[in-house]
Amino acid sequence: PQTIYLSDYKVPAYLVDTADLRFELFEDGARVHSTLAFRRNPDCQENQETGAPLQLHGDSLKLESLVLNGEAVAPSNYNVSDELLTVNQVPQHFTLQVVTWIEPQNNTRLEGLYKSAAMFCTQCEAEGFRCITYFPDRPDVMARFSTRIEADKTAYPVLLSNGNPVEQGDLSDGRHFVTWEDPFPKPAYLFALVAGDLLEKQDSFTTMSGRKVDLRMYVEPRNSEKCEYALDSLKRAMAWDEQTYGREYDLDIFMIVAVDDFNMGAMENKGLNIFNSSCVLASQETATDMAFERIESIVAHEYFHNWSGNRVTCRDWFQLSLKEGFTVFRDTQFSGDMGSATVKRIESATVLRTAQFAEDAGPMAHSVRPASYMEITNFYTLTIYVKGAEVVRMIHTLLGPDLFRKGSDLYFERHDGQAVTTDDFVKAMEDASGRDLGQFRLWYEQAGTPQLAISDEYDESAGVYHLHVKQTLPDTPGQTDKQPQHIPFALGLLGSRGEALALALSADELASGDAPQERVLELTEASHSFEFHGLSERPVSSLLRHFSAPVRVSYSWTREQLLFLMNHDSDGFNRWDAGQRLAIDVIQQMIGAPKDVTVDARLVGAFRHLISDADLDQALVAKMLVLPTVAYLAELTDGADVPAIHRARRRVLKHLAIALRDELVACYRRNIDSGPYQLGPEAVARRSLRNTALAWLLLINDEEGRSLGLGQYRDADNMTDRMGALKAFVNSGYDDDRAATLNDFYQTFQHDPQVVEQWFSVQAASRRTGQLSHIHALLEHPAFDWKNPNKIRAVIGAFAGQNLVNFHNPDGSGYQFLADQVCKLDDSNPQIAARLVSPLTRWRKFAPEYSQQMQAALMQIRDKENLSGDLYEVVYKSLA
Ligand code: HT7
Ligand code: ZN
Repeated sequence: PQTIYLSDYKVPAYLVDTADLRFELFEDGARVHSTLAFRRNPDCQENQETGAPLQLHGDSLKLESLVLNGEAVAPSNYNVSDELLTVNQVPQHFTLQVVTWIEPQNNTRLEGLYKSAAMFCTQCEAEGFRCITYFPDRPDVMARFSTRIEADKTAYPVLLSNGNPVEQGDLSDGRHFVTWEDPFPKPAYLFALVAGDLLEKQDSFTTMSGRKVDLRMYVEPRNSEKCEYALDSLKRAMAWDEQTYGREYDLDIFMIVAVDDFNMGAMENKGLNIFNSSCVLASQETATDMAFERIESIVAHEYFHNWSGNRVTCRDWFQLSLKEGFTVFRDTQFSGDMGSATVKRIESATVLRTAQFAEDAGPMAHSVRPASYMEITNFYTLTIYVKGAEVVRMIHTLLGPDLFRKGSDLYFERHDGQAVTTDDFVKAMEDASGRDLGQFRLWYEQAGTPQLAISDEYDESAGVYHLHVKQTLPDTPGQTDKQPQHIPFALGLLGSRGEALALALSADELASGDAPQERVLELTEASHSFEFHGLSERPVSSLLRHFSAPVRVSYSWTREQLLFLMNHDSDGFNRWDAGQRLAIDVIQQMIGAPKDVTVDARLVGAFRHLISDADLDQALVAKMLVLPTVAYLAELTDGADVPAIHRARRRVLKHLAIALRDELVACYRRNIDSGPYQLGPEAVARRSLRNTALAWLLLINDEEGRSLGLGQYRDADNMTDRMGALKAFVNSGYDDDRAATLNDFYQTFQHDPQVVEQWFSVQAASRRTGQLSHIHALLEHPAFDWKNPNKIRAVIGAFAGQNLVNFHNPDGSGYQFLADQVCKLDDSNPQIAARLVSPLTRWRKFAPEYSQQMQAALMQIRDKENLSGDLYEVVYKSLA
């Protein structure tokens, strides 16, 4: 495969004004008639002067006919290769008619037009449209689309595409058609088509200017009762985007479709969002609280793309974070506003620190705006999405909410209908605010996670506290000697009674009495020293409050300081963070420690306080009780020995559970819900606390815990309770209960694919049921389906990504297993294969006995016959 460079970007030679498509859908294939109105691009100097050949992308297409301005194109005037259709001589303006034949029923890659169960659907981002017909498939070519779909009326009564339906009618042979017109010019990646026997759920939303928008959700009839939450979330998102960004929806119809076979979570096609069923369908009985939360945020995310992505799109795929980073920022703001902003911040930071920092430190590290790629789908990464969102968040922090809003207004107004760059986004923020973001742009260009080494001293005689911050940015593949970045660093200082102290940067500021109790320091140099005046005792620093930048912080906290911050910091995020750092310190001390080393009693005391004090913010407590994961602990360790980390963590967890056994039972009982199921933050926190207490009790095989768990499983009226109990039994030593609950769960929910996915993953992710022999049995289970990405993720993804102790079996069997499955999948769905291989790519991070075997597994994949371009890029870069 070829490497594509940002520096090679050229404007398109030809533009498409209109794309009129006609799809004839059959069981043995589909015929696509495309009529495209082309003209030379006035901005393409080269083409103005010489008249360049017309080059259209195409992938796996059978060309049936090619007509230019009404005349068949002579074979000598065009050429078809695997990837391109080239027409040599074309006029300034012309109409090209192309007919292609494709086979959606055999499309296992799930790119372009494919069949999911009995329905047709599409996935065109990033480069799927070229699997449908020949087209300049790049985001800076935007056309007005009309789409006529023809299909059997009984099998496919519902025919959908982007925009508004303008015509429909019956055809001969029991067939019918619907024509859709999308008035907004769009790139081909936003094209969508759906055909199926689907149930329609209707709702509506009145926009701020008083327009009524029809909201429609299309699902298979068996999912009729699982639509309400997504539709409600959509309405909340529409109202929030009006209030927060002044953005109103622009078409008369907004449609959501759920499909079972989908490579990612969802897709923001104009007016016709397509969702992976697992990210949109929910009922109290089948979805956990976490799933509800995920649905709300993904529905909002796809909706927000209507402005940040569709109305203003990307010039090229190097700019992917322009839409993804900004839209993730918007959806996290939204989720924070709908629930607890602190809890949302903890969740975002956890993903970032566990997985994005790992990506930044690995062989595929790339900047938020990459400089090159081979296969763009490999770049739908946490760096583009969540680090990209952090970059936007830092702009928000630096500008403040009002100037940020001025900047986003300017951005949408200035670039409406255009395909632009991340630089255009930053420029709009600069122009609206008057701030210079020149150095800040390095966040888009330099890969890697900045590290802040912090030290301090207190000058008692002067009453001055000195804080020193040194910034470094590690080398990443292809990037060395990086420059310091512009980092907003939020800081608070606490006095010995836990009170917030004023942060006076000078004697004058101290005298003014105006010094704030929190400051955002702006780091721009490799090293800074700050002085804080008027302090009568040595303060305790609350560093990087709210996780104000995506950086690593090192500072030699004492355990006493961490305990103090856990109890007193007014910043909820840093209270949680202090607890995490304390737990990490204690667990790390236990790695390989002799039996007589005991767990620090202060950690037990801190957790006792959290579990017992019902006056604390229970949603925050529920988060604080979750010990750092093995994945995060491994991420923090060079030469990691995962089984040893796992044993140390488990030892601490069991110690806590034994020491706090009575408090756990009391916490469980205090949080039993008596009333009907509710989804508010308080009820969610209660369920979470109860399930944590239950999991800990069953980890130590507590008999009272067992009976509470059996009762909870039996009486559950919702999936959070049921799954909480199931998980606790799966991870307990109660073998019979584990088998019985797993069996009952499957019998109860076997007809619901989304629940069966959860049943697969709870087993694959567990230390006890996720042994390789059982994983093989799951792959043989009748409900497993090699063509369904969700099932693959639920078993193979959960094993390699969550069941770290079994994946890193010292005998290397976990690695070998993953290599075998990845090779197998590469032939049917290379996108999924390339994503699944990721746990092996970090091989250099682990102790030699592990890393050598991981490297060997990667080499085995490298040597596979017909390795896809997707997998090639990941494997070769990882081994380089
Ligand atoms: N913008 C969407 C990206 C997407 C995608 C990319 C590659 C392959 C398959 C895909 N399905 C969806 C998702 C989003 O909103 O971020
Ligand atoms: Zn997105």
